[in-house]
Amino acid sequence: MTLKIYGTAASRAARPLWVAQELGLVYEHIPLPYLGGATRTPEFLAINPNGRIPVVDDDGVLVWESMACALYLAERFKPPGARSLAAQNDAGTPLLAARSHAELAEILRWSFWVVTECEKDALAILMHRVLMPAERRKPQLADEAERRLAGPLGVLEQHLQTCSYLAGERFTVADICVASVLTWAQSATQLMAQCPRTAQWLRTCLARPAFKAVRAMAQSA
Ligand SMILES: N[C@@H](CCC(=O)N[C@@H](CS)C(=O)NCC(=O)O)C(=O)O
Repeated sequence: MTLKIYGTAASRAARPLWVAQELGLVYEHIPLPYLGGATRTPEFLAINPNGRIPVVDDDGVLVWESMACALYLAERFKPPGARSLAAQNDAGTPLLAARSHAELAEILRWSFWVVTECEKDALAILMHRVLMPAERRKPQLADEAERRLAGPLGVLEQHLQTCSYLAGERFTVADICVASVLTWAQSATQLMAQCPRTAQWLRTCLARPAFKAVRAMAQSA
C-alpha cells in the first residue's frame, strides 16, 4: 500500500487518521505506540528523526508533525471535482481543503493558532484531570492551564459568532486540527460553559462518524 499512517490512534496520530477517515482513503495504519521506545528505533528515526508519531508516508513522501500531516492529506487527496481552488465539492466526499484563498487563510491561521496558543494547556488539562494516575495528577496545573486557555478560547468564541465552522459554513480540515486539540480540554467544564458556541461546535465536530471511527480505533488500541 502506498499510503501509510504511523502512530496509534490514541495519540496525535488521531489528526491525520481523522482526515483519512473523512476522505475515505485507503491506507495502511501502523499503530506504533509512543511509549516503550518504538519511536526511537533506527528504522523509525530514519522516517522521523524527531522520534515522534504521527508520520504520513505517501509513496515515499514523508510528512511529520501532526498538523502538517492533516493539512497535507486534505490537500493531497482533495476529492475529484475539487482540484482547483475555485471548484465545488460535488463528489459526495467532504472537501476538507480550501476552495478559495480566503478559506486557505482561515485553515492556516486556525491550525497554527491551536498548536501555538492552545495545545500545551489543553494537554495539561487532559493529563492532570484525566490521563495520569490519580496520585500523579497536579490539579493546580490543570486549573492554571484552564485559566490561560480562557484567553484564546474567547477569540474562538467570538469567531464562531459569525460562522458555523472555522473557515465558514462548511466543515474543513481546520475544524479537525482545532477540534482534535480542544477535545483534550473537554473536562474543563467551567471553561466550556463560558464558551457555549465553542462547546457546541466541538460537540458537532466530535459527533462526526469519521471522528467516532478514530476514537474506536484508539479505544481498541
Ligand atoms: N509536535 C508534534 C508532537 C508529536 C508528539 O509529541 N508525539 C508523541 C505522541 S502524541 C510521541 O511520539 N511521543 C514519543 C516520544 O516523544 O518519544 C506533532 O504534533 O506531531
